[in-house]
Amino acid sequence: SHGQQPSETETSGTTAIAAQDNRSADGIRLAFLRHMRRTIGKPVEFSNTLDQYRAMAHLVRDRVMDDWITTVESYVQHNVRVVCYLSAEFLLGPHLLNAMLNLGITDSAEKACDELHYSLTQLADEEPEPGLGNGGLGRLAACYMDSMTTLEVPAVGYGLRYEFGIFRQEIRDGWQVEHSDKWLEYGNPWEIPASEATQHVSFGGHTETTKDEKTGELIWKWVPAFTVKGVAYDTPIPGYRNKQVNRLRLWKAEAEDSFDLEIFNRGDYMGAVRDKMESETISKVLYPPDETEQGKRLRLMQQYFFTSCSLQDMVRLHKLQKLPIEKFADKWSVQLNDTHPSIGIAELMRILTDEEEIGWDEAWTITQATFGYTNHTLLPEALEKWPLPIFASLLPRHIEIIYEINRRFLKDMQAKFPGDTARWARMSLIGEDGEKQVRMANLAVVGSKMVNGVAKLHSELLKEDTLKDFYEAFPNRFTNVTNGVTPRRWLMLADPPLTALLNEVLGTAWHTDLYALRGLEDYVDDAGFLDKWRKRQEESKGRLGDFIKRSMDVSLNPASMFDVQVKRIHEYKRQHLNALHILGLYCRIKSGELKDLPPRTFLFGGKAAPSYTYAKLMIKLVCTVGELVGKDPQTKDLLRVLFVPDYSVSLGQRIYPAADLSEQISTAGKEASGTGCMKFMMNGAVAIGTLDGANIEIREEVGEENFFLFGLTAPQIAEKQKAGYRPRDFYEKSPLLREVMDGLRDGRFSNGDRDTFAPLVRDLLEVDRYFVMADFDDYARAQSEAGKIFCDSKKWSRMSLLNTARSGKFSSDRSIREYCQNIWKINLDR
Ligand code: T68
Repeated sequence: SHGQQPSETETSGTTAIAAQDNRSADGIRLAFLRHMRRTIGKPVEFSNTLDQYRAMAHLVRDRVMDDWITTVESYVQHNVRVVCYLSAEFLLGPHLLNAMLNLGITDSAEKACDELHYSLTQLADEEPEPGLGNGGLGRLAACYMDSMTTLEVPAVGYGLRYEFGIFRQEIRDGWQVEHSDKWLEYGNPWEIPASEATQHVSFGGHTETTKDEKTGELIWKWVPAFTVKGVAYDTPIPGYRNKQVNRLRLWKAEAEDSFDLEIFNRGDYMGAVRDKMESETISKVLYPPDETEQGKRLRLMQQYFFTSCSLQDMVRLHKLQKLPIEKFADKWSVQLNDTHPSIGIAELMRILTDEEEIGWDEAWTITQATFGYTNHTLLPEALEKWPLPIFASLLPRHIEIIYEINRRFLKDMQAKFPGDTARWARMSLIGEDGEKQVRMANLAVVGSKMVNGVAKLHSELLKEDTLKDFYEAFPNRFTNVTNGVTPRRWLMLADPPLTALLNEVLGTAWHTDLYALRGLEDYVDDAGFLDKWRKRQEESKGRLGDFIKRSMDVSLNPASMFDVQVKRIHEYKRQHLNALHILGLYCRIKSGELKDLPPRTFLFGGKAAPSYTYAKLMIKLVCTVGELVGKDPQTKDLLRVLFVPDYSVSLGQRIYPAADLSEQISTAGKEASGTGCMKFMMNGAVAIGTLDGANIEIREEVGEENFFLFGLTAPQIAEKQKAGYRPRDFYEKSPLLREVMDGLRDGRFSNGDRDTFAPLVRDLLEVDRYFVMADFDDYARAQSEAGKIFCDSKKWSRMSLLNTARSGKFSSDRSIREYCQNIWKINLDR
C-alpha cells in the first residue's frame, strides 16, 4: 500500500543516508544542539530541563513533519476516502516518548541523552500533558487516532483546542480541590497553526425567506447576530513505524478582526476588547460532565463552533480537489463521538441546501450517507437535550432545519407505525414533556447511516432499551464495535521491561497484531518463565513505589497485592463499594476473625466532576478509610489505602503495569464499555468485576477461571428495579455489611464524626440507585477468593500471564478494522 514506500523526499531532496543519520544518536545529538541554539536560544550549559525537553520535542517534531509531507502527498495522489473523527475531546497524553516510540528513535535518543549527560525520562517528565478530555470517551479518540494512522487509514481528528484542559486535582484533607490546567503556559511544540484553514462561524440573529425570481421557490437566508473566527491548530499523529502521519485539527475561537477594528475606530476600546474576550471564551475551557447541567449555552456554542469549522473545512478541501459537492459522502466519512458533534447533521444540511443550493432530498441522502454515530452511555440523564429557547436563539436556522427533518421523519413513522402516537412522541427530535427540548441522540440516529455501541452488552441494551423505538424502525442501522486501546502507548510505552520480555519470546509481530500475544500460552506451564513473569511484575511495582515515594512520600510494600481502581469517580462505578469492602476487612481484622491475610495495597485514582457533590464525598470516604487503616497498629502492615491525586494519562502509564488486581465493579448494565480494564489486562493484571461492559468480553477471552466474577447481572438488576429494590433488606441480612454501615453512621471510622458521611449512609440504605448494598456480600466473597489465590504465586502468575496472552482482541487496531469494514466501508488491503 502507499504508506510502505520508502520516502525519498524525507529530508527534501537529501539522500537516504542523510535520512538515516537523521535518526541516529549522532544525528539526534546534533539536531538537539541546533535547536537549543536556534529555537530555545540558550547556551546549552545554561539550559534547564524544560529547555532540554523543548529542544528534544522540536527535533522529534521535525522528524514527524518529514513523514507528514509524504503522507499528505500520497493521500492527494490516491484521492482516498477520508475518515473525519469528530470529538469534543481528545485525551492524547504526553507526545515526546510516544512519538519517539512510533518513529523508532527511542534508543538513539537515549544514547544522545547519555552523551549529553541528561536523562531522557527526566526530560520527558517536563512535558505538560495535553488533558483535552475527561476520561474514557476522550482517551478512546486518542487511541483511535493512533490506530487509524498505524493502519494507514486516511483520517483527520477534529475537535476543540481548549486553552484550559481538565482541571488539576489536589487532595486537601481528603477533599478534592480543583486548579486550572495551564498546559499552554510555555508554548506547545507539537502544534502547527494552519492559517489557510481559518473558518468563520455565525451565531444568533434570525432567518428570512425570499422568493426566487425565476423558479418561484423559497430561498432561506440566515442573518446572524455575530460571527466568530475559527483558527486551526494541527497536531501530527505518527503511525507505528510506517512513515504515516495523520492530522489532529483543533479549533481555537478568536474574535473577527474586522469586527474589533470597527468598534475600536468608534473609540470604544473596552468594547472591542470585550468582544474579543467573549469570542475567545468559546474555546477557553473543557467542560467536565455535569450531573445537574441545565441549559449551558456556552457548551452548545462550543459544539456548534467546532463542528461547523470542521464541516466547512471538509467542504473547502473537497472543492480544492475539484470534486463535485454531490459526491461529498463518497469522499468524507464523518464519525460522531457521542452526540456532542451531532449538530453537524443540521449544519451539513444547511451548507448543502442554503449555500450549495442542492434540493432537500438529495441533501438528506448525502448527509445520511456521511455520518455515523457512536453512543457511549445508557444513563438517561447523560443523553444530551437542549432547551428549545436557548437552541433557537443561538441557531435560528438550524432549528428550522431540525423541524423540517422531524416533520418528514414523523411522517414516515406515522406510516410505519399507524396510530401509535406514544411512539411518535418518544421518537420526535423535539421533546415536549415539560419544557420543549431538542433531543440530540434522536437527531444523531435519524441523520446517520450507522449507529454503534461500544461493547456487546451495551449495543444490545441500546437496541432493547435506550433506542428501542429506533431499532424497530431501522434494524439494519444498528451495530456494535467493542472498544480497544492502543498497545503502543499502553503496553510498549507503559512497560518497557515487559515489552522486552515479550519481544524476547515472541518477536515483534505483536506490536501491530496483538493476537500474536497468544504465543505466550506456550509458557503457561514453564516454571522458569512464570518466575521471570513474577519478578518482572515485582519490578514494575517497585518502579511505581519509587514514584509514589518521590511524589507523595509514602512507602509501599512491593510484596503486597496491588489492588487498583483508577477511573472517573462516579456512583455507578462504585468506588464506595470498594471502600466499604476495605472497612469490612478492617472490622474483621479488629475482631480477630481475619488473621493470615496477605498484605494488600489499595490504590485509587480519579477525578470527580466539580459539581458532583456525591462523588467528592466518595473521595473523602476513600481517604478517611486510608487514614483509619494506615494508623491502626493492628492493620497498618496488612492494609494500605492510597488515593493518588491527579489521575491522568501519564499517571495511568505508571500505574497499569504495577497492578495485580484490576477493579471493574460497576453496576451491571451501567458501564457502556470501560477501557481501563483493557489496559490492566494487557499488562497482566487479573480483574475482579461484574458482568458489565467490556468485562463480559474480557472474561470470554481469558476464561472464567481467570476472572473474579461477582454481582447481579444486568437482567437481575432490571428485575429488582421493577419489583421495588429495598437496600435495607441487604443491610439487615448481612452482619458484616451492618457492622460497616453502622460504624460509618456512628463515626467509628472517622474519629467520632457522624455528619460527614450521613448523606452517603442515608442514600445507600434508602435509595442505592446502583445496588451497592445488594452486591456487597458477593463482592467480599470474590475478594477473599482473589486474596487466597494471590498467596499461591505460581497460580497467580499463570493467571496474570494468560490475561496478557489473551488480550489481543482489545487492541484498538481491531476496533478500527471493524469500523472500516462495517461503518466506513474502507478497504484496508488496497
Ligand atoms: C465513556 N464515556 C463510558 N463520557 O462511560 C465508558 N460524557 O464506558 C466507555 O468505555 C468510554 O466512554 C469510551 O467509549 C465517557 O467517557 C465522557 O467523558 C463525557 C464527557 C462529556 C459529556 C458526557
